Order: sequence, then C-alpha cells, then structure tokens
Amino acid sequence: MLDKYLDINPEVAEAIKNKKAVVALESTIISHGMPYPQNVETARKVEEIVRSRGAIPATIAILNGKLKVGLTDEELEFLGNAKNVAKVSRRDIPFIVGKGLNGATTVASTMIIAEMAGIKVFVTGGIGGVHRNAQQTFDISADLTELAQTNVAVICAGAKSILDLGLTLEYLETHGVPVVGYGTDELPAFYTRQSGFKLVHRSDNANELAKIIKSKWDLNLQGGVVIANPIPEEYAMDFDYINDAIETALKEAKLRGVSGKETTPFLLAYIKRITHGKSLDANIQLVYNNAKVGAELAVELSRL
Ligand code: PSU
Ligand code: MN
Repeated sequence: MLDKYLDINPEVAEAIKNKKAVVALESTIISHGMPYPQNVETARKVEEIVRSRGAIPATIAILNGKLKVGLTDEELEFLGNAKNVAKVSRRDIPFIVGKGLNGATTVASTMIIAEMAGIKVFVTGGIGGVHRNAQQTFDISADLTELAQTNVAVICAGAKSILDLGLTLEYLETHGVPVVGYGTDELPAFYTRQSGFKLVHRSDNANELAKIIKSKWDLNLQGGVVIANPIPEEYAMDFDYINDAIETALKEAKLRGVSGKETTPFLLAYIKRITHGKSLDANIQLVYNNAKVGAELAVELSRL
C-alpha cells in the first residue's frame, strides 16, 4: 500500500534493508529556510559530510505527489530554486500528495516520512517550537506534537529565540520528549551556544547517545528524541547582537501581520538581512556540525 506513495531511492533502500547507517534530511530548510544558491550548496555539502562519516544521506521531500526519500542532485537544485514548492507539515501532506504537487518537508513531516521508510536519525538546523505569545496566538509548531509520537531522533542546534524556549521545553517535557544536551548542560539557542535554559539530560558521545535512544524505543516509549548540539564556538554569534536582531524581526513581523506558517521563513530572511548575512553563515555552519553528529549517531545505532 505504502509503495504507491513512497519512493525510496535505491541506494537508501539498500542501506535500510541491510541495517546500515542512514541519515534523513529535511527540505524546508532548503526551499524556505535559506536563499538560493546557498541553500543548494549547503544541502549538497551536508550530504557529503554524512557520507564522509560513514552514513547514507536521504533528503526527504514531496515531488509530484510522491513521498521521496533520497533526492538526486537535479531534484535538490529544483527544490532550491522553484517557486511552487509548498511548506508541508503533517496537516498538508494529503493535499500535496492527493493533488500531485511539490512540497518541502518540515521537521514534523520529515519525521513522518523517515519513520515510514525505516530511518531512525534525522539531521536539521533548528526545530519549531512554542512561539512567543503563544498564550494569545496558539502558535505551537506541529514539530512538537510530532516529536511526541514519531520514533525518530532529531539532531538540531536547539531552537531559535524567535521562539519561547522556556515554554518549548515545558511542552516537550509534558509530552515525554527527552531533550539531550550534546556536550552541554544548556539548551543551545541556534545562533548561540547559550540560552539561559538548563537541560536535565546530557550525553557527551555518540555511542552512549545511541544506547539511550535504543533503550527508549526498546521499552516502547513512543516518540522522538531531541539532540541539542550547540553551534561550534568559532561560528557562534554574539548573544546580544543576535537577540537584538531577533527582537527587531519580531516587531517587523507583527507590524506586517505575518502569521501561521509564513512566520518562521519571514523571520529567518529578515534576520539574515539585518545581520548582513551573518545569521545565514552561522546557520550553515551549525547544520554542518549537526550532520557530523547525526552521521556518528546513525553509525553507532546501526552497530547496537
Ligand atoms: N528553524 C530553522 N530553519 C528552518 C525551520 C526552522 O532554523 O528552516 C523550519 C523547519 O522545517 C521547521 C519549520 O520544521 O521551520 C517549523 O515551522 P513552523 O514553526 O511553521 O511549524
Ligand atoms: Mn506555527
């Protein structure tokens, strides 16, 4: 039944079948998170990094209504450039599939498709979360409800402080989603290694991390795991500088009435503009760093 919808590229399918290390990658970061051509360059480099660490990369997207796991170079280029690519979260999947359209997958929908394909490890930049003022707007990313129910480990650099990081942690705790600081006791805030929010759980190496994650699933504790991997020191942004930029961007979004799924892409693009591209440089580097950790974790998991 799934075969009708799911299209796994042969190299990835072979790796999954033989229980080799595979790393899923999302595509919203390509089509809505970064400008062209840096988006496509980054996507290619991330795949290279995953390979160089002994795992097979599988970028996920929806093309002509098919759930694609593992994209060709032309498909990556298309996603990075095309105008008619929807940002697809859980609720949107049936529409893009049923109408035969193109969609870039968010953390939530990438997790769904990775799980369908049998992939356990997924690398991204930052996850969605509880937005500031969610008390009024109810804007809570579907990434969080997905983490509560789908068995995929997500490596990210924490979450951006465009979100309310404290409420995001509370939400994840309520839903039983472990947030593991990778080599840190603090939730990283994407552009910075610090956020001011302490984490309860920490692990310092991929082998131990793999054992923790395997235990969760062996025990039938449904849901994902967030691995919060701080941006390398040399690429981290100044805390006050980036937070000022974020505040400015949030004000601008409010002024322009930006809402719903447009919010995150708007803020990312605006912050990039007012930091003269510095936020994009940091974003690219943190994704590379996550790709390293994700590949190492996938390799360790495949050995257990
Ligand atoms: N954070 C980033 N870059 C991104 C996103 C988040 O730093 O590109 C994307 C991811 O695909 C994430 C989505 O799943 O935004 C969350 O969107 P929303 O808040 O609308 O659920
Ligand atoms: Mn939202």
